[in-house]
Amino acid sequence: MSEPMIKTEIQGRVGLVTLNRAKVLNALSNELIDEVAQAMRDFDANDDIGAIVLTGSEKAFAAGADIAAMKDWSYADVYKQDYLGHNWESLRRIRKPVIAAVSGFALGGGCELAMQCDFIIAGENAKFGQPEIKLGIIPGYGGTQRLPRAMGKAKAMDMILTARMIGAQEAEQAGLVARVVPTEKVLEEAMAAAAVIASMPLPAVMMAKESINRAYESPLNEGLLFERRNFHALFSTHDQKEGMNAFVEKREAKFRHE
Ligand code: CO8
Repeated sequence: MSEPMIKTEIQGRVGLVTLNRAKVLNALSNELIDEVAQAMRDFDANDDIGAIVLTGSEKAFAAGADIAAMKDWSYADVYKQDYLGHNWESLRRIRKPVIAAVSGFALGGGCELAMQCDFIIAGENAKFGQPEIKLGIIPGYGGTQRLPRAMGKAKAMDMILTARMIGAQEAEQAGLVARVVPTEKVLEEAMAAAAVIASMPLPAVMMAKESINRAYESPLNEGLLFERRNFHALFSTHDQKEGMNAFVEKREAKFRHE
């Protein structure tokens, strides 16, 4: 059997997925994404896990799709296999929060994979870019859609049309990244943030994620209604009763994540 391309680990209520193809800067092959998707689905289905972290190596979160693997593909090849559909697309359906802990290069599909996560914590050495144009292609895993939503049209056009890479500070100022921390601290910071999230009432966490994502997919009216219905629904959960009673009784809440 071939070496696994990822490593997984559980720390407390946090599931960690580490991309493990350091020799090729975590180039994203179909096989690697199959493994990531399977690991994420397992964590998503595990009641003892409340949040997930996805990370790479210090030199590269991921340097993009595997250029060597795809260089000779034809239109029929990519169309028939629905390249970037299937398991790539299935990462969107992970319902628990996923934090990308990004050090080094996050290029092409690597930048898109980071954006597919719920938020990005970046090390100071992180470099984000969509260099596909130099290969005669365009971003195909959400880059042309998520980058303008994250940082506005001007910056997205600049990055995608010129292939210019941006550093962690610029990415944070532009709104692509939630936090920038010293490179050696990026995983620690992401795990700590995930642990905080995982300690929160899980139904509220999941409905918050679902509602925020709805903001991208619906007009304001629909989004507000969706949020309000989720808000109403949370009054049926144990953790809402516990959280509010604990506050009133001035004690620590004991959440059951239900
Ligand atoms: N695919 C395959 N192999 C790669 C990739 C990649 N994307 N990136 C790096 N490698 C390999 C190199 O070939 C090299 O292998 P070897 O040691 O066998 O020669 C090894 O990783 C180390 O790379 P470098 O020697 O080039 O390392 P440097 O530090 O000199 O340079 C760079 C680092 C700048 C990151 C450079 O490797 C680079 O430019 N990589 C390609 C970046 C790129 O163009 N990415 C976009 C790919 S296209 C894409 O992502 C399509 C998006 C569509 C959606 C995809 C969903 C995932």
